[in-house]
Amino acid sequence: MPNTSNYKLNAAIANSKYTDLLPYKDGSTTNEFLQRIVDILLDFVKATNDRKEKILDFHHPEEMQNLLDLKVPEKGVTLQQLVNDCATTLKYQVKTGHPHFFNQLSCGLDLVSMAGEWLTATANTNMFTYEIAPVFILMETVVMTHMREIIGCNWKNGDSILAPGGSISNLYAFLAARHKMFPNYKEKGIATIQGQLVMFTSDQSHYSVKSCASVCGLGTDNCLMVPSDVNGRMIPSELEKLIVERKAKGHIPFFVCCTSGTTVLGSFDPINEIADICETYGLWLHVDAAWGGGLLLSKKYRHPRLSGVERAHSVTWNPHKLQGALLQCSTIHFKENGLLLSCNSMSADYLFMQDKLYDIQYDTGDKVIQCGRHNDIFKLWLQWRAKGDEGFEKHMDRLMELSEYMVKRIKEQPDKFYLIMEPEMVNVSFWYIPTRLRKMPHTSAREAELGKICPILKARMMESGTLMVGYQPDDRRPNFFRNIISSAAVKESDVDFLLAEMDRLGHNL
Ligand code: HLD
Repeated sequence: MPNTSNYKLNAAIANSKYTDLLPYKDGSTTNEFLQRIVDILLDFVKATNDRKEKILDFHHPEEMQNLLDLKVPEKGVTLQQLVNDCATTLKYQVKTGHPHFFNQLSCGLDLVSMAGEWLTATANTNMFTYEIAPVFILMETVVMTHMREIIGCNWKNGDSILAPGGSISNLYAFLAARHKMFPNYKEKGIATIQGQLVMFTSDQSHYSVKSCASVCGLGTDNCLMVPSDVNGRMIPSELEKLIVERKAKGHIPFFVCCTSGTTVLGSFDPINEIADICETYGLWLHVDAAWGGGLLLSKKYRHPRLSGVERAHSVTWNPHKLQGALLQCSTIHFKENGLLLSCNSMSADYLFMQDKLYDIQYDTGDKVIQCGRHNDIFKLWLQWRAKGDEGFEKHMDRLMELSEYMVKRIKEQPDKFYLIMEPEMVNVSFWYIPTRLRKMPHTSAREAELGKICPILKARMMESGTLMVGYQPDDRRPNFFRNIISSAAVKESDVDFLLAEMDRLGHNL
């Protein structure tokens, strides 16, 4: 990145203030100011894609506070100061689109989607009514219908909404499921449910599913964590056992969450077997494909991972993860139309008047528990226009191919790396083995040592600024690395770099 003082406004306006911009004043100051901001953004895009640039310039919070002037002033600063503030902000921002950033499920910087986000920011509208967002609302209808058709041919006439994150998408599924079973809950509340509601999800599922039980009054003890197998997939017979046990206690099982792409291991629960159980006991089946949903776009990888998804009642699918749409972009889909509205509608008559000039089914705001909704559709629509289904399919296949390459390279270096399992997705779980542990047999004692290495090696990555890979423990093992390839920027040579850089930074641990 160029020096933060490189972005000079024309000397004549350097001391100008916000009152010299539109709407206060006409003239060239607005252009000049916004051009400098765009220069900063373009330089950040360039730096993000430059392998010689660091991913981050790490400082501890106390130190970072001293590097920045964050105070909110009594009297406003100059436009030049605002330009400098923007440059400084990006100087210390982690470049999540850098080809050596493998840290999160959402990596990469898709430029078409980014252009969409710029436009969205400029249009600055709320997504609750057609009257203030006509084009965006229609785009949402088209893209959501297309996504439902991809889920299954019997989904076309269902309903969908963009939500602020996968966790809230899962909450929408929970609310609709409860509403379907207890339509009076909305008006009469908890007293309508004569018994203890219980829900089921795998012990590998996202924590937001358990959070539904807490937020919605079940209590987390009534979100049953179904054991998973060694590959991280829910064991259907264990699910059935728990359902039967709870029914015997007089409880009311009503909701099963099946995860398609678990956060840590990237595992896929067997949807068809779980759907059979849901049908037997009359339970709502939700598929949390926030992470794995992108693979619905790939003929090669969709099956067997997502086979049976069309049997679900609801599906969470986050384009901001595998598909690389800009943060955030999360969708929730329902096979049955009308549920979202009847469950969540409050008919606020200052927004959702029934006697409007146009067809009010396009006032989507009354389907959600939020009021204001950010415009998350334009960046996805524009990206889908650019890529087409074909481009997304190629992107999915490429990410999977690169992950397979990484697994191959790990297996070729068994002295330095230990692959924990064959991945189903782009999550590659492994340990790095420093020189002193290379001759040691692989026992739980060695695993404990390898686990201790992870935070130290991660700290070295962040301090050197050259690499970011996540780590965590799970129920079966101490800390291990979880590498994610979900960025179009990554190439085979970046995977080679990643493994070599871990060895460079960690061999003497
Ligand atoms: O819940 C998670 C969501 C995301 C994301 O949207 O990028 C967990 C993670 O990422 C993660 O990287 O573990």
